[in-house]
Amino acid sequence: MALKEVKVPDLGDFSGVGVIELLVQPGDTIKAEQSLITVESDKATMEIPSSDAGVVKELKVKLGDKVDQGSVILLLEVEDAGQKQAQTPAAPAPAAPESAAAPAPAAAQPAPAPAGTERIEVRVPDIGDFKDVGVIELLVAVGDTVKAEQSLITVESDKASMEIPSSASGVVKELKVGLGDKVNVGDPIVVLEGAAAAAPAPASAPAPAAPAPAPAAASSSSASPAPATTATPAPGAPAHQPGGSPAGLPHASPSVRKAARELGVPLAEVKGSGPKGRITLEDVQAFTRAVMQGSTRTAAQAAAGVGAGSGVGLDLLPWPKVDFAKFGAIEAKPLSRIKKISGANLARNWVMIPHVTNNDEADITELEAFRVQTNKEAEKARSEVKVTMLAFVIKAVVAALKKFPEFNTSLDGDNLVYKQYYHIGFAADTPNGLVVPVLKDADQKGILQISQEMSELAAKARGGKLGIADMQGGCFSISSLGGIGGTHFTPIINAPEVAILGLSRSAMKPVWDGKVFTPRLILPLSLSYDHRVIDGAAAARFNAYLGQVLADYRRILL
Ligand code: CAO
Repeated sequence: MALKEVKVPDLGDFSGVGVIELLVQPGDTIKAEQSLITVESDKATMEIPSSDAGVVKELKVKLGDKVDQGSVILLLEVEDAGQKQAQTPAAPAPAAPESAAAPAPAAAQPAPAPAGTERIEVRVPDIGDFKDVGVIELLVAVGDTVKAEQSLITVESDKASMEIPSSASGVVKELKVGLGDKVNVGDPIVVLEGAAAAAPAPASAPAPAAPAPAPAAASSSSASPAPATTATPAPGAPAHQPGGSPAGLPHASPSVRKAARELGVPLAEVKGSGPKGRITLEDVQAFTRAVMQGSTRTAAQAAAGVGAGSGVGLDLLPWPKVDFAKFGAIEAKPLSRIKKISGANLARNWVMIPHVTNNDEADITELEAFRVQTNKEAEKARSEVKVTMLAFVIKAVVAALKKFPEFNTSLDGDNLVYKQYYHIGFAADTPNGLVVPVLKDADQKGILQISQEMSELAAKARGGKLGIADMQGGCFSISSLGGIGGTHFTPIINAPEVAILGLSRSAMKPVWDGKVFTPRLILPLSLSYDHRVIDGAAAARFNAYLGQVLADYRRILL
């Protein structure tokens, strides 16, 4: 019996990789090749196997440590110490010969292409001693523009997963592999169409693969790829993410990925409880249990508004990828924070709520005359409050909500919640995007107070000063484009509300009074409603009543 140091073997071009899992502990009896620890770089995770069989005496690393080739992992009590060299690093896979580090010739095979461009076949570079590794993720799609060093596919052996980067930049014309394919060095991955001027670079080494991959291209300076840390797609790089997973692959070891695939668990939706949010096998199992029990839904189920386990998904085509620069000059600008948030909300509301829009018109001739008169009087009295049509509509909407209470509700599971307060949201256009401040207790306020508060809220919105409380608690929203133009439009319901009113620009129109056509000021009303809660007839009645109130405001008193 003798003590032997088991060390980190050759990791290829990687150094300072973090220990994220300890797979054995003192006292464990282990076999040669059994995994001892899992380490992770920003591109790959790998399990480091033992060079010998024996009993673990002492662990020399702990979670979070950074290790390099030669770092001692543990002390092992081995049986046949005399016949083995205590200092031999664990190296289950023989290092590939130096020459294997240059798969360049195979990586670039120009094929016929339009003038000014070149077809480049990108192949699997030297991935060490591994054969027939399975393709588990396709990270690009036909039409994507990829940069040199951008990851194309993820492959997995039983010990490691690794991303294979592109040796050249260009547009993906053809995918030569599919999920589940087995690949080897030299196999074609994609055909790219790139600019003729840019000669394809030699194939890059993948992020570290197995415990002892050959240091593919690592020591050859000219052929050396950027290290994995710089191979991450730049922000905005058009990396295709199947399933809409967030940027970056979920952190999980190969064995956990395998288990997730077998269970059909979308790893990107699993919350990791391990170090740095790493997903463990327990996390995957807990996720499966929760879906089976109906206490959680996958994103596909949620987007379809269906219960867990129903099997109904949207199954949409991927978003079209277009290289706009091919057709003319372009400039890409990031979306504002408000646009990103409101966009996600609008998309959810549009997809989950069955919208129907009822269009109607209100004769506001008398009301407009009254509004103009009110503003003239206010001006004379040096009041700063300006009354717009929207204030009158807010008050008229409150009357309609009182008459048709199902419009002042929200769906909450199988319950319909009726609200006994009247907080009205109004869409405000700001330089950074759309926001919806909420005017509280509109039923208890007069037109002047509503006008005053609305202009204060709109000013706050434009100055980016609205607080969360200013935008919460709404019962019903109004989107007024009247100051701008248009005839009718379809406003999107502001969930969890069940209806929204769109106002377009009022215009003088000839109206038949039974004897003659008379010029009347007509305001277009567009009422979108959630058809799960509101019937078409109820919507038509609501809109017609609103029109009657706006045509003769005294009806509010009835
Ligand atoms: N028909 C004709 N003119 C109208 C009108 C209508 N329906 N509604 C308002 N106007 C007039 C006003 O009387 C005012 O005219 P004057 O300057 O001559 O007095 C002018 O249009 C501008 O009104 P306003 O916009 O200042 O005031 P408002 O109360 O009508 O609206 C607010 C306030 C905050 C809702 C509005 O400024 C705004 O941001 N609207 C855009 C909302 C939006 O983007 N909706 C789309 C959501 S979906 O993408």
